[in-house]
Amino acid sequence: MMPRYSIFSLLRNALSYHEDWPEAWRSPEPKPSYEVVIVGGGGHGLATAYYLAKEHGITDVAVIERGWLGGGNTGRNTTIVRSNYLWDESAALYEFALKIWEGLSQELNYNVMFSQRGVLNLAHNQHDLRELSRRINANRLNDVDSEFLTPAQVKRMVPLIDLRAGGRYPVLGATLQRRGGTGRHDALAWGYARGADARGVDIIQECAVDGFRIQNGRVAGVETAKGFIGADKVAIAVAGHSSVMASLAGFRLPVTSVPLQALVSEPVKPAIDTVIMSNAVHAYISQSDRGEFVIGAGADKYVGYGQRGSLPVSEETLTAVCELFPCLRRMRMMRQWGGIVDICPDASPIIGKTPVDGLYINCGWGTGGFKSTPGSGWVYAHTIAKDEPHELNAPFSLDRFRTGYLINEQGAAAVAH
Ligand code: FAD
Ligand code: PYC
Repeated sequence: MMPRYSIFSLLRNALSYHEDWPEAWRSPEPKPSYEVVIVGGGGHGLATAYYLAKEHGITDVAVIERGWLGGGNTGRNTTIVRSNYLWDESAALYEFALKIWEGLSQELNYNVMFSQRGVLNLAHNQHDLRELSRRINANRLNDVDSEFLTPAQVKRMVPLIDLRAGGRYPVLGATLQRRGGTGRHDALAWGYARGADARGVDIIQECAVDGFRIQNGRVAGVETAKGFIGADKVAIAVAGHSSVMASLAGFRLPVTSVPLQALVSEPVKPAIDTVIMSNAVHAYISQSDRGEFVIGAGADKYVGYGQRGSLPVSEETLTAVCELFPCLRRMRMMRQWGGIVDICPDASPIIGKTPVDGLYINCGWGTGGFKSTPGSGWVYAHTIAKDEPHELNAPFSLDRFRTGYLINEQGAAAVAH
């Protein structure tokens, strides 16, 4: 991206104590009604607003967020971006999103810090090896880059790893998606927010939606902390709280909401320059630009809405990380947190229409919806604007739980749940 500011401007701003900095987006009071109201100011809601305005010229849009932008899972995730999913439908959707990521900083004129440092998925037993080779073949058939690494090649790429992994999890190989990597999570939300606001979208924070007004089977607007807001169309994008929203609108979703947690260590000098994931041991690790190791765990076993996650899960994860990386044993963990993820029985998302006319749902991304944010926003905007799905999200309708055309991505979801 071409720098917009000179070194003098940077220095002046660095010393100005943020005075006179222009707001990145406005904070308007809500209008009485809009063409489209989006519930949820995470990455998916904001990207949807951006593409509604940019691709479809629909700018009479409000994004209603009960807290602050990106304060949900968007700002709580471990920032991994990849597209190595098993089935054709998923590969097409996640690869579409990855391609948008590749030009997103330029598109938004906002540095989303997309770093294609590669993503490794480790194999620890014969079953893993067979599963990963199946995934490589499936990915290649879908033009998704994917290759196999021998243990020696893994060691060359990740010198700190102990291939014996304490004897419990010997590393027998890995898949590598070189175009995968990490992106800066809150920058993604902020970039889309700024772009949507510049096109006329109203972003309203600290305003919870606590009901829907439905007349003759069609949505008429939302009840909020700031009163009723009318809308021709309402689009839900609230991640872990999707089933709460659905029950307010009078229908049920096949999702389970559980906490998923992550931790970061104290910062150290650069030591791991890729992303390492292991399904079998429920752990994954990368290093942030600040030097912290970003470590993620499997999902909690019980339904819950506390944004913490339970201690046994983090203990199990850290044990596994120390077996794979014995040199990290004495690192201190600085922070731990959780987010609530809503998981469908087939570990694939739902993006489409609901039983209520004019009401749309985007949910069920579970443990893996950060990477898909640009693609999800793009196809969700299409679905809302045209009142019918784009071919990329047509297979991900709510209806698939009636027809039985499930898209089982339990293996590719990368996190055990
Ligand atoms: P959110 O960012 O949660 O946004 C939903 C918003 O809706 C929230 O801001 C919330 O406050 C708001 N809201 C809720 N109820 C209401 C209401 N009643 N009224 C108004 N607003 C409301 N995915 C990956 O691809 N890669 C990863 O590495 C990865 N790691 C993860 C690690 C953890 C610990 C967690 C928790 C998730 C991880 N994910 C990952 C999943 C990913 O974070 C999510 O799928 C994605 O961020 C969901 O985005 P969203 O915009 O749908 O949801
Ligand atoms: O989907 O790649 C992923 C992921 C990594 C950690 C959590 N989700």
